[in-house]
Amino acid sequence: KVRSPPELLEWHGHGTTSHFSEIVLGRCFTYTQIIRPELRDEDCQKIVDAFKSAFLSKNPCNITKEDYQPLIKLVTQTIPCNKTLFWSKSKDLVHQFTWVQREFFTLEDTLLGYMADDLTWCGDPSTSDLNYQSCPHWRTDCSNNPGSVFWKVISQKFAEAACGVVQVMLNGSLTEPFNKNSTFGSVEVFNLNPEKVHTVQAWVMDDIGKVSSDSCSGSSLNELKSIVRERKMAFICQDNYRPARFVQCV
Ligand code: 2NF
Repeated sequence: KVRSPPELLEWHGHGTTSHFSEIVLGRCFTYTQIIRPELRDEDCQKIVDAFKSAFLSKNPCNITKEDYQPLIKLVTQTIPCNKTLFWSKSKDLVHQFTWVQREFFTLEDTLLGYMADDLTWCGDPSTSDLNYQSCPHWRTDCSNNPGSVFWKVISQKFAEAACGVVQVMLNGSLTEPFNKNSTFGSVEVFNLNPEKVHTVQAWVMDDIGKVSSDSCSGSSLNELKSIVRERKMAFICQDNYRPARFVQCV
């Protein structure tokens, strides 16, 4: 019986998603030709090549923000003011919401977020291939892996570019709807530019069927309010924002 070479099973996370290159290229075309045709002149092959160059032939525990700079520079997408929607622990609901309320943009409604959502990718210093066997798990192996660094870089860019009122959808069924260790709590809030963003509005959504909790007055949301006010922006909080309640499933 032939065993896989041990060096290919070195990490604890899933390997690169099968057909990764084809999926990201296909998603790029779907996004730029069909979903947002105003981006129809973007060069998807060039974008996918820059994406792969960021991590191919590199140690997948030593990926840096700089590795993704050529990709970031290649894609210029502006989000209209008042339409940026951050989220934390509410991924399904937030995307059901933007599917209906098409004017709002989560990170996954931007080209780069759309291309990468739910995929895994990594390379290996000894080959120019993708590693389909295993990739570093962000908790158990290392935090500077291709996926974590990618999401951190594009989350930071997304937050820096926001203007007007920004929204964040949080999960009111958790004891800590606002978690300062999450990407929203550690990257996004701190990269909002108070010169451009005047208000942060939180929509705290409870699971359907559970008793509606008054999360906006709890200590977790108070912590977010303090951070936002400290950074000279106004803070508004709404429990179970009605337009999002309508798209919530049981
Ligand atoms: O996968 C994504 N689409 C993604 C990943 C990380 C961050 C999106 N983001 C952006 C979104 F645009 C949101 O505004 O950050 C915000 C959500 O991140 P969060 O950390 O505040 O919220 P969670 O629900 O806790 O996490 C979202 C997803 O990211 C994974 C986590 O397992 C979940 O699938 N995740 C969180 N931190 C890391 C990390 N350091 C991570 N995956 C890899 N490395």
